[in-house]
Amino acid sequence: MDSTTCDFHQLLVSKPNGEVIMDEEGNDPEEIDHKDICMEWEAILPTLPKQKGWMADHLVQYQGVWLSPSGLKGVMLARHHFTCLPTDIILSTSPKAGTTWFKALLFTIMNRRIYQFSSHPLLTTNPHDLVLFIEAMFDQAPTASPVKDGISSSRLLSTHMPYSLLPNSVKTSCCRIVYVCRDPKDALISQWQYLKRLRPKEMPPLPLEEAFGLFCDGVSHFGPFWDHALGYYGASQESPQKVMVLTYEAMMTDPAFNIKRLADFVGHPLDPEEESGGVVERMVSLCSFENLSRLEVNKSGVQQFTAQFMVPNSNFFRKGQIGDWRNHLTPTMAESLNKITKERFGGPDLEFSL
Ligand code: PAP
Repeated sequence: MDSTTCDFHQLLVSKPNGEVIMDEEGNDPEEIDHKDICMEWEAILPTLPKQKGWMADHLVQYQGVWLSPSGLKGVMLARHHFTCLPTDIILSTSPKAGTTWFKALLFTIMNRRIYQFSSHPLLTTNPHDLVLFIEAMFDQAPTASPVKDGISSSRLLSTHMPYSLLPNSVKTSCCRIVYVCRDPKDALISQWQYLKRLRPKEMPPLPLEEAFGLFCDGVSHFGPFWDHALGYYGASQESPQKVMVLTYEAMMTDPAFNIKRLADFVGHPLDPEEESGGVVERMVSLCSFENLSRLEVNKSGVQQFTAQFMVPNSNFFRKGQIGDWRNHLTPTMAESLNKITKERFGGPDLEFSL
């Protein structure tokens, strides 16, 4: 490992001086903390408001946020164990807003001087294996968290956690956060289709009308959808150098322009030779839906996010378009969702397109 690389495992779990401290009985206190958090999670679960879930489990409301029970465990563990570094780049998304795509884009932008396009890791590795979700890192125990060799000098990590639930160190460090949002109508349809495919075979699919009602009531994974976006939008207004808000639609409409914005924001600006040499176009094409979805790894591999939650890679590539909601929502449903969005987002300078 050279000086531009960092060991994720080391950075995530070691004490500041690298020393592993044991208690009198030879236990690692991190392990004890882990058990405490798991016990706290088990104790708190039955006390939380519950609503029907989109898949097998119900959703619970924790500090105003709807989560699956296992999702809550991941969030509680991440809030306890995760220590943010000032150089970290964190991709934050509401579910189905383009996480997979933006993981690929940011990874490519940040590591473009290390890899050639012809032998790029994205050709053989799913973006979720290159950029980990913070809330899925600590499922087993901190010492069992997946070891990934960091490749760029900054760590690139990802989360679905709303701003309000981010670990304190993320809020207080001078890391940078890229927040991606998507038209809620497409996010709703994408999530509904995704969870329909993941449900246990014995469960009937959730009717769209029910999913629509739950979504409008804010009852969706990491929802309410609008609070999620507004939390990051507020943070970006307060600290534009720390939080950047982008939309799926903006990236789709003008990828070259938005890739350059992203590159500037994460501290890897493009130089004139790269611009004239077609590097942006090659990044757009490498990360495109057409390219990633045809790769063998994305057709056949799986993501084991936690002990209980496994997702075939192909489930992250469905249509990759703006406006698929038109094939599913009635005009009345679309109008209701637009109305909520307009009421909640209000101001004309918000970047979300309808
Ligand atoms: P996650 O939040 O569960 O990680 P996420 O990647 O945000 O999922 O959502 C998947 C959506 O992004 C899918 O949208 P759809 O259901 O409307 O089709 C998926 O098709 C789309 N997607 C995945 N990769 C790309 C890509 N490279 N370009 C554009 N869209 C993509």
